[in-house]
Amino acid sequence: MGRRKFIRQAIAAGVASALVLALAACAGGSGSDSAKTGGNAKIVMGFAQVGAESGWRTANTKSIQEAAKKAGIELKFSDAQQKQENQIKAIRSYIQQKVSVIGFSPVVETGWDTVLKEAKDAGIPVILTDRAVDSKDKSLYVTFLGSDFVAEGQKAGEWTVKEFGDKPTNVVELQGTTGAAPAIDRKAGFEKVVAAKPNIKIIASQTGDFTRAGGKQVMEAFLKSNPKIDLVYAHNDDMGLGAIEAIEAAGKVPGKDIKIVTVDAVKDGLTALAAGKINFVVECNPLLGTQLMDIAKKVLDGKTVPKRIVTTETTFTQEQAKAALPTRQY
Ligand code: GZL
Repeated sequence: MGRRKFIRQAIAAGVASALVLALAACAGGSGSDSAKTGGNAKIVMGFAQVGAESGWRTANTKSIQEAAKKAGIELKFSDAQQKQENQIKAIRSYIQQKVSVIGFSPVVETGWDTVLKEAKDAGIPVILTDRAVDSKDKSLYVTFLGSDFVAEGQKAGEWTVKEFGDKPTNVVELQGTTGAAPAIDRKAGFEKVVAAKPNIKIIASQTGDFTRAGGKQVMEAFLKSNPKIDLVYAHNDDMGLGAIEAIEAAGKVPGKDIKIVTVDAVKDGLTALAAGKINFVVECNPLLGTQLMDIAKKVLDGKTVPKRIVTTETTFTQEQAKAALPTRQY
């Protein structure tokens, strides 16, 4: 073969193989398959948030948004305004958009199997954060990252038993959102501990929906219908802060005439604790963003993660609140 002809054929062969490589790369880039590569492809996370009902939720949202940015993960974010149908709609839209991974905090425990099966059938992994679902089929989600709410209720109960001892004690309970895992479990944990003390009675219990306004409204009703209230057990700081407003409006001193124990330990809650208007706060850590992004990367890299990841958290007395406030992140 002549030299000129050989060079022409060699160039043609080189161009052809470059073309084949380029086409192969494009073919691998569509839909969630490309995003699944833990390698260079951009990870896209769809996150369906509960709402913006409390200081805790605001801190939780901020943590997720900041962590996504830091991790180089594209975040599609929705606020369901505490409505399950809005969360289901958001998850369906993430499935249609072929995101790489879905994260969400289920507003209530029940009613998720259908939409989670749709995500599974679409090959999109789901990571639960903050709250749990009651699905029997554990393959519908990769892991649940969040607090142990029963333990939180038990910590509030243990403080109550220590604080009131054998004194006749009337407790009113401001429950979180009806059907939500934290509301169900914080109630169960508290009751489990105080059941051992017949002198400590829960004389009224109603949902304030985790909001300040809800806590105030329910506490106003409790004050009208219960002449002797010794303790408010509020499932979150925001409802406890609402109860303080109602107690003061009734001419009583919160933290003294009526003691208060709450859960969350957001800045406003610790500020009220430091001022003596709340007596004890059990922490529920909202800063789940960094762990969530790490889990997403691991899952998309094909690594296994534990089915349940419990967040670490503590409790606060008045002195501990005063010490923590200057550097409190949320
Ligand atoms: C608990 C979280 C709860 C907080 C509330 O993990 O789901 O929801 O305790 C928030 O403040 O509204």
